[in-house]
Amino acid sequence: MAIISVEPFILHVPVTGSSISDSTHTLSHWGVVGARVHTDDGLVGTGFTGTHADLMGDRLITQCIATSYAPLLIGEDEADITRLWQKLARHPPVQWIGRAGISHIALGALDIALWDIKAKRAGQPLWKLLGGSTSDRLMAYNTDIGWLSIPDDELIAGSRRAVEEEGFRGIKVKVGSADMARDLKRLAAVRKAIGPGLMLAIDGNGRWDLPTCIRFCREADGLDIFWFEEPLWYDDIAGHAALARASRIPVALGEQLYTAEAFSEFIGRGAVHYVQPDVTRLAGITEYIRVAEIAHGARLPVVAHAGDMSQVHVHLAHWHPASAMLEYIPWIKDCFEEPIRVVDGNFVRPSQPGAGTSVMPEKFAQFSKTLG
Ligand code: 0YR
Ligand code: MG
Repeated sequence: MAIISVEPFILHVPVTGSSISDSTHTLSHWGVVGARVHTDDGLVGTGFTGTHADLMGDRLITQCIATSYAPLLIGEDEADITRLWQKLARHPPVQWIGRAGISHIALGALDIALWDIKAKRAGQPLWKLLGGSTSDRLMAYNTDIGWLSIPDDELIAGSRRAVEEEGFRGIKVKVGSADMARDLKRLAAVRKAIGPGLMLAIDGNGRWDLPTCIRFCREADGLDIFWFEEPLWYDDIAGHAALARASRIPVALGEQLYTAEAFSEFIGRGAVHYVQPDVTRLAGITEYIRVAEIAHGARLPVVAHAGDMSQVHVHLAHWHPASAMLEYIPWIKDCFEEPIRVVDGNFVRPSQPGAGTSVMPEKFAQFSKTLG
């Protein structure tokens, strides 16, 4: 069959509350930016990336899809995903200006759309098409209770609610404040509220430097921190390797890495313990699989970052044997025909054919932005 059209879209979906912050970003909406790919026999695949809903930036992505990539896809057999990935990724004028960044993200959205079509044509959810599920349970951990912008009393109440009422066995709390003592105080209060044993991870979103992180980890000893995510600047391999040696808290990272090669470097140099690829920043499922295999080869756990708010990753994580658990952020789930769902702290395995990316028509109408 053949691809007959590529239809870009931009959706801006509100976050929980009016806005959230981590150490680096403040946002009111999550951007769902990508394309629907149509075949000549009437199938439609949807793929998207996740953004902080900056319309100008989102339009750069849809421009890249519409003007650089769509002409390369029209008339092609949509089943040839590896060949098409290579064709787009190695298209000389695009490769020249961006083996990372906007063009790489745009490629990811299209790759996901092609996998969505493949799974729909097979009549199977993606995890089944890829080779079946390797785990009975996929633990969800909740990030949405732990933003830096949440006041202390709400943070403590929300953490307690997540574990006591909603069944989560893991939560993640943001750190990276200008005042390190504030973060330590909040973490101690959360640990006290949820009790010992439950998974409590932290995420610095690349804000602090190495000495600050070393000092912080020393002070946080005794709180049983499960991992320290993005403690340092995203590309700093030597710094993360040094922290991994200096601290007893495992290092997690990967949400800002664009390529399989970058993951290889971090893994090879002992700079990461929990590997966190994201299909929406990597160039899609095709490249995610490479990363998961590299991590698996090093016997490291994979915990995908929810740039897709886990709609696609729930399939990949149920399938790939290196998957340890998965991030839960509920902002966009209600846009989809089959939203991610957590029961007793575990993600429910999807059952609908496809990659979990089909957006309901009324949500398109509700959240669409003009492409400009
Ligand atoms: C908000 N998850 C993250 C959000 C989140 C970011 O800036 O995009 O905190 O992606 O780090 O682990
Ligand atoms: Mg993170």
